[in-house]
Amino acid sequence: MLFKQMFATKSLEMLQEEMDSGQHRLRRILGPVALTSLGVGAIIGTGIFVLVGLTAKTMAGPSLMLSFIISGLGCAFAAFCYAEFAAMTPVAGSAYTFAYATLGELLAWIIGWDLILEYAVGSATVAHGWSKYFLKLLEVFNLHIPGFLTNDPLTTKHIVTHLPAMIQGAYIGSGAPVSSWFNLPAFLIVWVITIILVKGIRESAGFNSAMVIFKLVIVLIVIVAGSFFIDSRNWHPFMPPEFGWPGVMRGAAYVFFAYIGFDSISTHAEEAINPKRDVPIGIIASLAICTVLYILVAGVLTGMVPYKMIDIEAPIASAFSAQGWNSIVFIVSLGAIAGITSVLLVMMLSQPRIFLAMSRDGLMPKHIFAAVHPVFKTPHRATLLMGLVVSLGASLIPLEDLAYLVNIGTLFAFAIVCASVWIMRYVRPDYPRPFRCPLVPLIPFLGIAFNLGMMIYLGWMTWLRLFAWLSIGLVIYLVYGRYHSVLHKQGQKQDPSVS
Ligand code: ALA
Repeated sequence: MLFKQMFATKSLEMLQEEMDSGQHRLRRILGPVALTSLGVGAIIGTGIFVLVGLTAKTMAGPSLMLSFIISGLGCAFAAFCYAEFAAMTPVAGSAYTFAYATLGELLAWIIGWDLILEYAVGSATVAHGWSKYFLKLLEVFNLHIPGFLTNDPLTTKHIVTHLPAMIQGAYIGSGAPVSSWFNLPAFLIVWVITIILVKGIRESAGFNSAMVIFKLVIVLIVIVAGSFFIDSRNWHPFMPPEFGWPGVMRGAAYVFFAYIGFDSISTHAEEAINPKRDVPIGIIASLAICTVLYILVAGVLTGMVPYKMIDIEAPIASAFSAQGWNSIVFIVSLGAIAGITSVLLVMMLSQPRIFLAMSRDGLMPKHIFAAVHPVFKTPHRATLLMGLVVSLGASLIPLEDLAYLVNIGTLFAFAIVCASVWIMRYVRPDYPRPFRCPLVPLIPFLGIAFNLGMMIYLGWMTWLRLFAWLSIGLVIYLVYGRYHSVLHKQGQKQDPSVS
């Protein structure tokens, strides 16, 4: 019977019914512009401001632009699939909910558990990246935090023992702190955001919009101002022979982090005023805007600085320091801080909503994860718990390790969403689809191929960690979720012979 339960699916009608029944519901206040802004807010951050440095320097050189195109394509295919699903099932929970409707309870749980990598570990990565620009900004004012409070404790040992030789080389002479105990700025920013989120989404959405506009302006300044400093000789060789195509692919798998976030719009479907129309618009528009900006920034960065000399801590700001243009360094650092803050805000806003969906289904304890604050109407307990975990991860774990783990988890979730859309076209061909993914099954197939393809380039260590994480999830399902599952209990009521 366990087998039957593991593959039990939640019907789309059931999801709709839950939507209409109103218990533990969130308020519907987001329109298409607010949703696109949430998307852009979640996308442009640590990936483009920080991770591009390591990618260009150690994986792809100027062909970083190609890495962005490949990664962007993988996301675009997944985005169409997300859009179809989000319009069909406008309930909080994103890929988790989609999987519950198509692949069954166990896989849904595994995906929900996997999404913790995307959102909670993702938030830790973003906060860690934030600290790099915070330190850069302090540097502009000649202020310095004691070195032992500026980075995680593992980075030094790690450089020596863990990272591939090429990446170790990138750190030498990069000015990265050599030994540290704790990343204090990353820890503090997580708590500031946690408190804002406990207070409520209305305030957060306004705060988010202001920061999104600011960061778009900064990215445009980087592109326009940087283009005056491009030396086209830096683009030759375009694909450095020491990296080749494998480097481009490794780069795509690593900068993939920069695109994460468009899918978080689907976790807000429940708060959208007209989810069936506006959620697809938000997903596709925000991804399209960011892809164009990323390719341009990659071109400008690798055109301004020979790829071997790109800084890996705060690469965009440092490209301007190298030109001696300090006022721009100040503006870019400030913009990066604001931009990355807005990413953190959206990611940390999304995680508790996934928990909420999972706990409503009985797969997680309701009294913690489904509790909505009586006055603020936010999932306050889940938010606080997440704040604690994210702040510790951000301050104690190396940035690359966090980023690799987030990427593999998210790529996996994207591949599953693509597969679910495809399956659903056969299982429920009749169900109304306000937005239809074009060219099914080609687009879902390409989504699966691109996203699994990028996973291959993340290395066996990352795969091992993914398996370890998913195995822990499986154990939790077997000892908790399967006994508390609401779907299972309903099934038992209808058929008491089911155990
Ligand atoms: N795409 C987001 C970032 O780059 C997660 O920070």
